Amino acid sequence: MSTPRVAEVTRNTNETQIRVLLNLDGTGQQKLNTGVPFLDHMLDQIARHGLIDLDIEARGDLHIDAHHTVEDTGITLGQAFARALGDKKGVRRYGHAYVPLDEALSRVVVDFSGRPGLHFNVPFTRAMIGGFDVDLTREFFQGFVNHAQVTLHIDNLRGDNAHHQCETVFKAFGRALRMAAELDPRAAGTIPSTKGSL
Ligand SMILES: [Mn+2]
Repeated sequence: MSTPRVAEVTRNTNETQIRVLLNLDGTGQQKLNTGVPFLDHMLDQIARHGLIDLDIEARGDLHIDAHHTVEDTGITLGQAFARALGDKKGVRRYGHAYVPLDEALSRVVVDFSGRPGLHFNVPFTRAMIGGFDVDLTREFFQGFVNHAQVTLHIDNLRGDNAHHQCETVFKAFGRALRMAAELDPRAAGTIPSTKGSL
């Protein structure tokens, strides 16, 4: 790999100011400060299990609620991801993972298709995880998908504890991204599509 697969994106609106620094070929180092502790905990899973270095700083209108901050962090992460991935030459393109955490089990499948598509099936067993509204989980992934331009299938297959349900989703997401973004030595720098572009 000659070109480092890194990106830095700054996104400012009246609701949020977010900066994402990302290294796709990292070791899972992270510096996370979104002001939403549970989101930091979930982003940490992406870094650790995706072996993606993540440095994310967000300031949002948390006096309203965490909605804009969580959604816009997903958007900015998606933009950074797309930029770091570049023309997708030599990547595996598809990635999937099953991740359990005690009684919870989730499956995430990703395709760097160039088209946004989210299929999200997570029957959370409660509405809040501490102070975190579980509805924001889908908002995060919708933001990511729209801007990373990927197809993403997320299924929580079982689980009783909502913290476990959510954490297995983020861990599997990290694992799936890692697999799909990995460079396939046999692909020899070609684009994994019969169209010739993704
Ligand atoms: Mn946890």
